[in-house]
Amino acid sequence: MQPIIHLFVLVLVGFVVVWFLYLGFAPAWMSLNVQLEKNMLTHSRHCDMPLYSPSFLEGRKDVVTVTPWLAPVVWEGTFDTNLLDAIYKPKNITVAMTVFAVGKYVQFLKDFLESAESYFMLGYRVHYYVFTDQPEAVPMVMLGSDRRLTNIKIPGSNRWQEISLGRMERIENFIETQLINQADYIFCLDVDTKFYGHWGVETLSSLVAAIHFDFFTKSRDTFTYERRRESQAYIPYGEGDYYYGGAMIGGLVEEVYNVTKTCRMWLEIDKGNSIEAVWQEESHLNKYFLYNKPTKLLSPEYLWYPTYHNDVLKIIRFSQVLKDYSKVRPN
Ligand code: UD2
Repeated sequence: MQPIIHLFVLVLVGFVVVWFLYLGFAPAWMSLNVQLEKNMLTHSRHCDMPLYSPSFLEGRKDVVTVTPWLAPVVWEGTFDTNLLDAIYKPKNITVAMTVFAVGKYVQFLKDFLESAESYFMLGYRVHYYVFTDQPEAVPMVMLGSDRRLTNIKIPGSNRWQEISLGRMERIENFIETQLINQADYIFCLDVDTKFYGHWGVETLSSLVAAIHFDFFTKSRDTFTYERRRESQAYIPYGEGDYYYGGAMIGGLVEEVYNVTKTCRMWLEIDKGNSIEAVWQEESHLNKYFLYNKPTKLLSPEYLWYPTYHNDVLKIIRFSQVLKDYSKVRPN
């Protein structure tokens, strides 16, 4: 009889212990899980995260979407605007944009600014800085809330090359003396351009370059890099990644500062040696980006040319406008 009583007592004690554990701890686990789930649900609702599962197998297969150094290349179909906004909106960022309109190039400002108001960084704090020799000719454009425009007066020039390459020094000084603590990101754009589609936070990264529309289907030995050894912009045949357009530099303010400072120094050395790179600051930018790889590349959707066509482009977001060089340039 006694072993049976022992066994019965053992089972009873075991049952009591299990019951105690269930009453004492299980509700705690359960409520923790419920709480976590609640948090996740609230978080996902709050952030408006997508309900679908991103795929490793679906996606663009007609274009390269990542560089050999693992920087993304931004194309339509490679990003989710809602998801990106959910990440960037809470960061409360300020985006600066510089644009130069000197001499007859002021005529491009109206379309440029109006189209930027329709497509550029909508929903974010944007501050345009217009560098011009004619502040009085800067058009009054209705700006959205949280968007500002400041004119910065600079002298004109009788050489278009000086105006274009001079942007490096002016942006460098501007960042150093004013912008460094006033904005998080900056984009420096050409003015003879227009926005045609969404340009949002998918373009943000430390250092951002745009692939030039003329060269994205070509091999590097056809690129118009500076090929003269005497220039600081020199890139030998057999070297180079891509050809980037001078019409767009972007990124964190401090990164763009480094770009402009370095290019300004190289331009000064070239000037001292009486050489001007074949495509002015664009040549130096290409040299810079070869040794300081951009962390994000914008596809030609973000820098296009009006008369061009290519089926891989599902959308054109930003394009040069056609211009008669002999009518707008001072030389
Ligand atoms: C290319 C580049 C440009 C620059 C230039 C250097 C592209 C699409 N464009 O364009 O960024 O690197 O080569 O040779 O990559 N500007 C004035 N007034 C003038 C002349 C120029 O304000 O009289 C400013 C203006 O902001 C203009 C920019 O400088 O957008 C570049 O000049 P451009 O557009 O005439 O240069 P372009 O077409 O040769």
